[in-house]
Amino acid sequence: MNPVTDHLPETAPAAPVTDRFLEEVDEFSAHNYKPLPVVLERGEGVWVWDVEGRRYLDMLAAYSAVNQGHRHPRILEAARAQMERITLTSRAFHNDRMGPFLRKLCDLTGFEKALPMNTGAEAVETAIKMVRKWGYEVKGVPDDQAEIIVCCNNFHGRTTTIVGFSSEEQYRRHFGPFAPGFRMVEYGNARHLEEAITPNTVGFLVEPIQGEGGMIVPPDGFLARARELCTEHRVAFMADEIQTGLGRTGRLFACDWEDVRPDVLIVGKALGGGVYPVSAALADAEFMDVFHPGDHGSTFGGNPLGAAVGEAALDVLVEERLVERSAELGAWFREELRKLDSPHVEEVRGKGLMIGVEIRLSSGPARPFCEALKTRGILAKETHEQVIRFTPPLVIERETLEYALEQVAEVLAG
Ligand code: IF1
Repeated sequence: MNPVTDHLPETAPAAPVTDRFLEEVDEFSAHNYKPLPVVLERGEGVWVWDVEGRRYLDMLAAYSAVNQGHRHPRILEAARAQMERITLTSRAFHNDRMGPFLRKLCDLTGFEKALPMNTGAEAVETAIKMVRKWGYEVKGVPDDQAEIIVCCNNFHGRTTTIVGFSSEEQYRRHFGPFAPGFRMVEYGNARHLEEAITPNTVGFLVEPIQGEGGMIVPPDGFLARARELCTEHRVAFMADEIQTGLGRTGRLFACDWEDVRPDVLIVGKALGGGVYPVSAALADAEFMDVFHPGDHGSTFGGNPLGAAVGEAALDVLVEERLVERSAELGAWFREELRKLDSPHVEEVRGKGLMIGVEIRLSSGPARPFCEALKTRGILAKETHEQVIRFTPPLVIERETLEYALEQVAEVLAG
């Protein structure tokens, strides 16, 4: 007996085109994901269409990489115009788009400098290398003794260095051996953090809200206390805002909720406007100037196409007031979800339009609820076993969110 799916038709509606695509990826792709059985072929704003012509509301937004909505016209136009000029130079030469993009990014975030990369993990690795080198050359930590403190239940990417400090067994198993120099503390526990700091600590790497970890919001004041401790002990506060940043939580950055200015700001996902991978690590000169020519880089980092897209992504974020929309619509949606008072829901949590609905263990895992939502035209994804993530594009209209709420209410009904 499954209260969520029992009322669904015995067999899923015929999907011949979908099945052909699923068979193809089953044959040719590594099986490193378990996607919902839907094959998307078109996206527009908050809507996506599958190969059967069915329309869905995208309530995941590619894990918060599509804050501006699918194929935003201004971002597409910026990409098209740049494609008519030049798309990739490598950093062996300059290009005329990287400088203006980094200026805009630094002006918006209030940091002196930025190092452009492509994926979030690359920006996290960049931050780790920067802070370690700063530790040796500026703070005076003995060579190869640098320590970075991370949090239990963290998610910062999938490279072997990063999964080496993950607490998730599946992300680590049989991928070792791992890089040393990381200590783990309980997320949200400032006393634990203080106890973990040693003279060799160079950085504290933290997500202001843990996304993959289950949409975990730390206790009020944790980020501010961590900031104080980092200042007191000359430890770089490294904020991974790859998922929480750029309006997702109802402020420009989630650190803004506690007026915390990190020493290193790590951004990605929506910086690429849902069109192109663009990420960056930002810091003031004290940290960034440890990099000298040849120390670090990447083939695509700072490329003119990504820079043009990144500029447009930031323009849309600011000019369409996506931060304010996230705050306002998110507060309303979270409250409405709570008011459903569903017998299946343990907790509704999050900030802005970064929302997690934790399903009670007695109601089984979150996945069947996501599958039921899919039959009602809503695409959402579970994280781990028990939490449904709701992270729609920040361009979503109120009436569209009301439509989503109706479907969610049906699926979460008793
Ligand atoms: C997957 C998770 C989300 C991130 C934070 C760095 C990165 C991510 C806070 C790395 C990336 C993605 C990766 C993707 C699924 C998705 C995800 F479930 F994995 F954890 F969003 F919660 N910091 N998150 O969330 O950025 O290198 O991917 O560009 O790996 O399954 P990336």
